[in-house]
Amino acid sequence: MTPPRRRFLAGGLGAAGLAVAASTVSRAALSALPEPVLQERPDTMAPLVPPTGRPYRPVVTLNGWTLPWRMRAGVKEFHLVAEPVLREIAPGMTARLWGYNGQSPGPTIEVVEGDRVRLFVTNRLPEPTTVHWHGQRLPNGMDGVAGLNQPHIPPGKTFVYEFEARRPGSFMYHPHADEMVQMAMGMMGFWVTHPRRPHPLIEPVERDFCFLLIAYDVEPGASVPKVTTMLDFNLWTWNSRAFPGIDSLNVRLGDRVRIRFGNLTMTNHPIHLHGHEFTVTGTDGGPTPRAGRWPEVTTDVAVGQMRQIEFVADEEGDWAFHCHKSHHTMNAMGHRVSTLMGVEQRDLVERIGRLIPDYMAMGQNGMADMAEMEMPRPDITLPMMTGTGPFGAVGMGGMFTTLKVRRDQRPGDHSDPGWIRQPPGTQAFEWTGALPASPVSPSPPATRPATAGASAPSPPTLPDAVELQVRKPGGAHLGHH
Ligand SMILES: [Cu+2]
Repeated sequence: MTPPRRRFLAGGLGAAGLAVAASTVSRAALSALPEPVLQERPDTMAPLVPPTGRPYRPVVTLNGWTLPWRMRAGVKEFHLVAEPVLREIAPGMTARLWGYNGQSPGPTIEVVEGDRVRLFVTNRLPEPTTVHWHGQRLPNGMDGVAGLNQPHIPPGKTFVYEFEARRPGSFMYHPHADEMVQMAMGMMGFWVTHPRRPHPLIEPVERDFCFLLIAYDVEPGASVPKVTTMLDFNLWTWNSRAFPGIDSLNVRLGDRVRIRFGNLTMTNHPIHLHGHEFTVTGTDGGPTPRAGRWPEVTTDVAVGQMRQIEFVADEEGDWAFHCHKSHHTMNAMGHRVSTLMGVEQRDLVERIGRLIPDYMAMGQNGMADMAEMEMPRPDITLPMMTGTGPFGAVGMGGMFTTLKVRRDQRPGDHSDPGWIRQPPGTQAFEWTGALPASPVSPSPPATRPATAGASAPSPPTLPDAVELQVRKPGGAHLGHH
């Protein structure tokens, strides 16, 4: 794990180095902005153990990092730089997004209840922005709604926000200026306020993970999200990563685990964990009273909500952890693909092949074959369903990863232990004995699956009108009826 790179802003603003001993820095330099810290890689970085201020057990930001601060006269000073960034969504696809300090989402900000926090926000975007500190108790003028609470931050300018982190919990930050565009481009970040002292509703945990749910609409072959999309997003990410780009959550058997997530997409996400029950112990409204906690294996997080789930990881294995909307565990899914289950396509493929040499039929027997067989696709688009496990294609994408529970994962070790070895006799296996004679369902009458544009109810083989959407490398679309 490499430390984030420090970057100097032009014009001498970076003169006060975060790591420079105070005795060597002049008064003038000390009054300058904290040097912005930049992250260039999309990996899950080691948790930032607090070097100054009140102690706490830091969170692990999934495929992300925590922003270092400068302590100055008892105030924690952070420097966020809003700017265009390159973000690898998964190996093979890098998107041109907007974010903070080199990545989208921006870095996690971790403070302690009661901390005085000063946040410098430099705007290096081509348009004005602000930052809203979602869920915080703060003075009205620090709430970040452009036009309502403050003037816009023009391009090239730096604004200062300052408030006390009054209550512990999971929060987030995002622009409140042209937010449909700026959030569609990936501008957001996580915020954790740790309790100052033992809290009756906040348990100590061995593992504490956080991430944001973020959706993009990136046309296959393109790298910039469409910013006018309202609902039809096609890339479903956790911290701007899509499976198999999302790291696993690696824990030790018996660890108490907390996972915090916030939803800044435009739809709800039922988040599902295999192999364990959890309770929702908190939201962006604060810790949940004990009387309001019950066991679940799925919890829905609506738009603009946050959830904290907790459980004891007491079952060894590689457990799926994902959004339960099945199209949210797929990548770059076209919206107008017809349902072709049961439709004989051989003749169709041959005829279309004369027109479009690369055409491949899909969906005749379900779409699982998409996980192994890849259509020619633009270089920077992700396959729809992908990922390989120890037993073959996982056939997932988007909001999917694994919780890896291991007896021998060392405390504090967040590295990926690889795939579990199933103990003998504990895995599903093929039945090779005799099968009892069983009645076979009578064949249903030949019906045609609902197909956009198909109307005539006749021939059993080739539908007369099938809508196709064929995407060719280079982004050309060929529509056919
Ligand atoms: Cu979802």
